[in-house]
Amino acid sequence: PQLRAIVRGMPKAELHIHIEGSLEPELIFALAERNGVPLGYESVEHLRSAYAFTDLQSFLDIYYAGASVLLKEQDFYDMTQAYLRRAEADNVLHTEIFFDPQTHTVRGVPIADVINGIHRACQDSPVSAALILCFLRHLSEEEAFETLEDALPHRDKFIGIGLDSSEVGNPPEKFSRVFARCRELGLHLVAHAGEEGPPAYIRTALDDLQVERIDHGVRCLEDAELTARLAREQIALTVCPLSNTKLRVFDQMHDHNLLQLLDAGLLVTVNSDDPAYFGGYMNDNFDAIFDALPLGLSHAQRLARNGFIAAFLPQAQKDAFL
Ligand code: ES4
Ligand code: ZN
Repeated sequence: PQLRAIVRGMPKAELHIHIEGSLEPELIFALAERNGVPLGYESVEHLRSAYAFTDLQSFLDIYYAGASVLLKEQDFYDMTQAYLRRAEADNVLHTEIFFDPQTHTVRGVPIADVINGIHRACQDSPVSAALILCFLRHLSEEEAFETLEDALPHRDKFIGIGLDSSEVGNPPEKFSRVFARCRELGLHLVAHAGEEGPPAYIRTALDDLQVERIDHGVRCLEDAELTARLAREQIALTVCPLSNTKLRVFDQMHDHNLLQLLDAGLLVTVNSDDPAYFGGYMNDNFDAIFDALPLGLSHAQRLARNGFIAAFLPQAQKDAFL
């Protein structure tokens, strides 16, 4: 109980949040009405009751349906502003936000409207915020190259590249060439790996894509040699506890391996992933692990500090936050 209050007051950095996953049912309904987009759900309650997931794909189907109400630059602004206000309330001082341009460009939304809406909301917020453009891994590498080309006029508005969507069957090495190009462009690189996919995907994300952080990565513990390497190189894992239980990576929070990851010497961070879908924002994720696992104050301090250590910020800025 006292620990909850301390966690709330700690300065935090969020490194794994999909902005489309922050779209609350109420805002989905408001935007559907504003844009005349048919939703297929009668009410906010009906939509929310569809949030019963069995795995990653069952979530992604609903997540892409929710994102279909985003059409105008102002929609992207409103969504991002709502997330940043919520982050601020949780004492998140810095956030690195994923966005999925391909989810919107397939519906005819210009990539400029996607990027400018999200970016303008970041500039208007007191929270330090940076953007990471994600390629959808269920699409082809050629489509990723086209998206990169489309985004390059906006190169100054994002700091990195990520890889998300359906993991199993779409290994990191499918995107080796486009990630090499992004690296030449000076972009930071991350990838989802080892969420549902095997430890081998974490290895190829590091070796073939040369990513600097692994998103999720919780399945690394199945491979002792890989775990030792992640610890030695202090590669950050952006772990998302509520996401992992909602998508049944772990059946219950009690079964989550976060403490084992910490005990293995890994640079673990706590993040919300898709907070509107998984039952909570940053502090809710901290509360959930502290309720279920034998963690103490020193763990809380270490987890919060790790977020800043793993952030794509100049050292002087990290020091200013810590
Ligand atoms: C995602 Cl939890 C998760 N995994 C992979 N891709 C995603 N996109 C949005 N949330
Ligand atoms: Zn994610």
